[in-house]
Amino acid sequence: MKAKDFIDLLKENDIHDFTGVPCSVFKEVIAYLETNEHYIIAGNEGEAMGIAGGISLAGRVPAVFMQNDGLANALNPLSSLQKLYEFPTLLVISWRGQPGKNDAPQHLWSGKTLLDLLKIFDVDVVVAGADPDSRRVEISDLITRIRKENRVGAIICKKGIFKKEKISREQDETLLSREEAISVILEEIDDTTPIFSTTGKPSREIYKLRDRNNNFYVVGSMGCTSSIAFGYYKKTGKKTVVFDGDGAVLMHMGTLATIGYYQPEKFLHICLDNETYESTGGQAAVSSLVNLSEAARACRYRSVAMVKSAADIRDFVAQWNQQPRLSFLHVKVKNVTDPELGRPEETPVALKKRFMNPF
Ligand SMILES: Cc1ncc(C[n+]2csc(CCOP(=O)(O)OP(=O)(O)O)c2C)c(N)n1
Repeated sequence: MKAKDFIDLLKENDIHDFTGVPCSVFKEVIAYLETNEHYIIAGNEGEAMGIAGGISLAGRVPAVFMQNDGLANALNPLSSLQKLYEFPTLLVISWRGQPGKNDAPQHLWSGKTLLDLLKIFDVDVVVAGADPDSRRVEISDLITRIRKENRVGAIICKKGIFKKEKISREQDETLLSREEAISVILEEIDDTTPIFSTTGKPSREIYKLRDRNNNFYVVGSMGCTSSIAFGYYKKTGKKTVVFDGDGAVLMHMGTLATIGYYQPEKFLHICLDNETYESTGGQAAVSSLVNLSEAARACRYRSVAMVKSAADIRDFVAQWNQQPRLSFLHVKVKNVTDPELGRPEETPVALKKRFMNPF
């Protein structure tokens, strides 16, 4: 199905308000919404449910897009907002890790439990696969029912449901790519410093550029990398480096405040900011207008800089090596990636064991 046809189908059913967090399964749909409709970019799936609740209070029926990994972030408002107040709401949820299909390990548990979880939460479901056109009637019936009975319904989107379309976005070609920026930083980090890296392609690029035992790749739990690193630092006091993405920082922005409050001294938090969710198709993030390094400064990070060049990156990390203190390196990068980028070959449990006994 084409992205436009899917949105037209929702509009025919009087749904005109869209919010959510991206997934690569519906990258064409979000790209279409960004340019053609009212789409509100939410920081995380729980926040998207909050925005949807407000839209409901204004008398409309919203659609909330999310990856099934993000459904857990949405469960608190789903139960104590949408269900509690009986707000008719449509969820559009991707199905990564569908049983029987090959997918990355971080999706397997949420893929396996998706339908059961929705059943427990009394959500009506239509599963749409390769031929979603054949589900038109069921989707329309679902929306009619949620509106009439004030219920929550979900369209589950299997991988490959939307027709591939070319998506092009403007960007500053003078910036480094994320991979180039990572490569410069890695050259400055010594072998004994543990590295924590965020969900999506940043971890895959670090794996490609400099895999080592004391790298911890946070392949799932988007937005938790800096809190994992902070917990580790609190127990070990080791010089610690975090590679984060702007989307991931935004997803749990409260972590900046927690870290700033506790002031881990030898902690370098790097945000590779391409102003998008590059790993899931380059959808716009609010970091194009909201300055994350100023947020870190307000949260009491001691040394903060926003940089764009390899030389500035090198200087900042060299300075941190000499005088490690709570620091935030905000690197503006391009929204591009190597299409052939691989994934860690080891299982997550093997990577964990390796990290815990690196030498
Ligand atoms: C809770 C949750 N929501 C959504 C996703 C899907 N997802 C994986 S990576 C990613 C984009 C990450 O963006 P950012 O942190 O800015 O890094 P970038 O890929 O742009 O370098 C998203 C949305 C996820 N894994 N988990």
